[in-house]
Amino acid sequence: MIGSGFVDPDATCGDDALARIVFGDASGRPCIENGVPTLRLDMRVSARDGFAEIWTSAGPIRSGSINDLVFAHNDEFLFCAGFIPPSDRYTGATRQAYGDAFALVRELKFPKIFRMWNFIAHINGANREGLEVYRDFCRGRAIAFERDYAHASGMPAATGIGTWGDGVGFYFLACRESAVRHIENSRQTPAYEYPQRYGPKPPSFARGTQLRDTLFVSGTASILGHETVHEGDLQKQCSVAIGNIAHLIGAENLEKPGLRGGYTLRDLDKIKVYYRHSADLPRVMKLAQAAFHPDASIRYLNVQICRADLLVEIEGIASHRHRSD
Ligand code: 3EB
Repeated sequence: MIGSGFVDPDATCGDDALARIVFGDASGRPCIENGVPTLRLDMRVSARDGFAEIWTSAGPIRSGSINDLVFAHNDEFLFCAGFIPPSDRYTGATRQAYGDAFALVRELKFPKIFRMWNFIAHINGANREGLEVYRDFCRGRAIAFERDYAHASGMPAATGIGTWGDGVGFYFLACRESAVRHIENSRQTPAYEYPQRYGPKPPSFARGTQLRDTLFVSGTASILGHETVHEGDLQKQCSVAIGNIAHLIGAENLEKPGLRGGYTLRDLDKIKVYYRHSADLPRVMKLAQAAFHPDASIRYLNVQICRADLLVEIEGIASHRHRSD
């Protein structure tokens, strides 16, 4: 199986480490450090508040790099990270980087991507043509998915969010098995079906991806159907985002794709709460702590969010670990 945790940014990795993502105050291309693929993201968090997300899986691990991608895998799971240099147009480079990533998963025979993250600098800024950077990125990503990714596999759970660094840092996890299910939320339009008013090509991701007993929850915001709701109201946006997660992972929503049981908010862990305005932190913390299990790991990151009217976005991982209490 595969697991993750939030640790001290300079904690040493064990030999079961597949990857390390350092959420701190520096960014750059991913590299291999002591055999472990490492991606540094500038999230404007001080040394004291910074953390590293570590992915682990048992069994002999091999790491390497190709085409500006760094990767590590054992027999079951592949981690891969990449970087798109800063530019005033992202469509082509994103298509290329994602195309390279899809070629790698085919080559190494990990065809099922089950979770992706994208950290996009100046996400609400404009590119050379006046198109929003996020929309420019989405266009390249969508073309890569259309042309270079096995159609039947579907699009995985993802996060697309701001960063204070340069360019686009991205990372993803893939596996070999077919028991991967991408899940939509009946309260939200599938992102890949958003109308054109949100950009020339829609975002390419599923609301969640189930792998065995674990449900990876995509970045989730105050969006109902395809529309942002409660512009300017932090508390209501938090409540809709959290309500969207509760609905996504609940028994009723999972019944449609034929998954039984479901989860509650108390089953959510490894939570990241992204919030737009630094002054909102105390309120965001209070709202998140009230909603999630007291033992859940939660990290708060102050960055821009892909729609200018969104104040908060939340992701996490649901499993039955907390079921007994
Ligand atoms: C949304 O629901 C909010 O572009 O990969 C959430 C998760 C969002 C992933 C992505 C964007 C992405 O549209 C934004």
